[in-house]
Amino acid sequence: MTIEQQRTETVRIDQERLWASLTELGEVGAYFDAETELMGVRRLALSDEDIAGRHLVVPWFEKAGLEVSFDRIGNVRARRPGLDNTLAPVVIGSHIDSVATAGRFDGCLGVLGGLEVIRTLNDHQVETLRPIELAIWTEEEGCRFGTDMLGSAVAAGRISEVDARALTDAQGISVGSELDRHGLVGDRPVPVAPPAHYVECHIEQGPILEAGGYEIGVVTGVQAILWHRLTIRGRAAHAGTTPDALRHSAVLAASLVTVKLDEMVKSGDYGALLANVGRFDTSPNLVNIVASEAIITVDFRNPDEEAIQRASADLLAYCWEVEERCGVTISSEITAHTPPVEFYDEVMDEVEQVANRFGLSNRRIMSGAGHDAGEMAAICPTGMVFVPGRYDGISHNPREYSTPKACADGINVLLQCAVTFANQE
Ligand code: HGY
Ligand code: MN
Ligand code: MN
Repeated sequence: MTIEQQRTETVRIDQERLWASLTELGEVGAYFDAETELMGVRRLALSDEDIAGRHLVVPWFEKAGLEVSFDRIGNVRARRPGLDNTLAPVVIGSHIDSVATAGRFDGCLGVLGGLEVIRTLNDHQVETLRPIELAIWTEEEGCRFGTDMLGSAVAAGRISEVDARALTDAQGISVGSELDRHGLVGDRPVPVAPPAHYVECHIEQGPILEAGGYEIGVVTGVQAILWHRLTIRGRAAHAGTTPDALRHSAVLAASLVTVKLDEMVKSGDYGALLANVGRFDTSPNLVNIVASEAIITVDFRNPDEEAIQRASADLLAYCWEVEERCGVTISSEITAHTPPVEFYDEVMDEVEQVANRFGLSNRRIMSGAGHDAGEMAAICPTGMVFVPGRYDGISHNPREYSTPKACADGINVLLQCAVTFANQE
């Protein structure tokens, strides 16, 4: 190890400063959540709340001396120059858009943890060969515009800028019009030039690390994700006078599909399949009218690509049976599909070695959730650092929690990984 690297080895982030940043960002888009009776966070992508979050964080980037720029899909990139700025940067980042019932950590730990890395390197006058860049990716959650990791997928070239701009939310508002409204269409082209490495720190959002007492998760990859949006059309009719045989209930059809998904998961025929019906909109949604329309979303997850595709095909086959039985029509659109992702050995090994050097218990773990790192893995050596959650790692719920020390442990590991890769020729 060079003297510089030995010096950096002893550098640790400022845990209180990181926690204060997480707390302050957690106030943006805060709402009182009736289910948990806690303050939750709601910063749907490209909403005014999401932009307010950016208006808080981007000045923090600038105050840390970073050169901030935006790409065509509104992804934020903030650059800390290196000794040789002709070299590709190491990028660390995540997202600050949230689901509608979020906590303070999902995505924000990776973005504000990256900022804490920069602040700490500045405090200790650590220079790196390569530039280090922070990234805030647009619409990671996918729950407003219907496909997840949108900004990083456009950055990595999986989704075109044109297709991304055309996506619309449930009110028919498009990504493009929101980007234009907020002035977020930047000069940097997409797809982006491949970074040298990409590393992301994120809460696990599940129970495994907490149950095993592990302090760090060395993430091996991301399971497959496949989303359907089903539009079911029946016929509105009087609930009192219409005989059962003459009914065409969209709600009955949607409910049969929902039960079928539960049977598919529990059957064991599709390996470790998970299925969720998150959106269940019906119309006219009134007590004495047989429903004429239902729109439901199906979120499949599976570590096995063949099994998730088979589940998707079997869902569609079952929809045809339901059409027959209920006298409805069902149309399906696949709105998201990412096969399983494997992270890079060199990044996993670095995360593991740093955790071991720091005496942090750790294990390898596949991610159940999708992440921007899953997109970046297509264009550069990529990996993730997980930190454990509490309360069975609950997430997408205001109960989401991790401790100040757990967050600091993860970001200390992130810092060392970023410096190691930024000092590679
Ligand atoms: O859907 C996911 O796994 C992520 O939270 N966007
Ligand atoms: Mn996330
Ligand atoms: Mn999420």
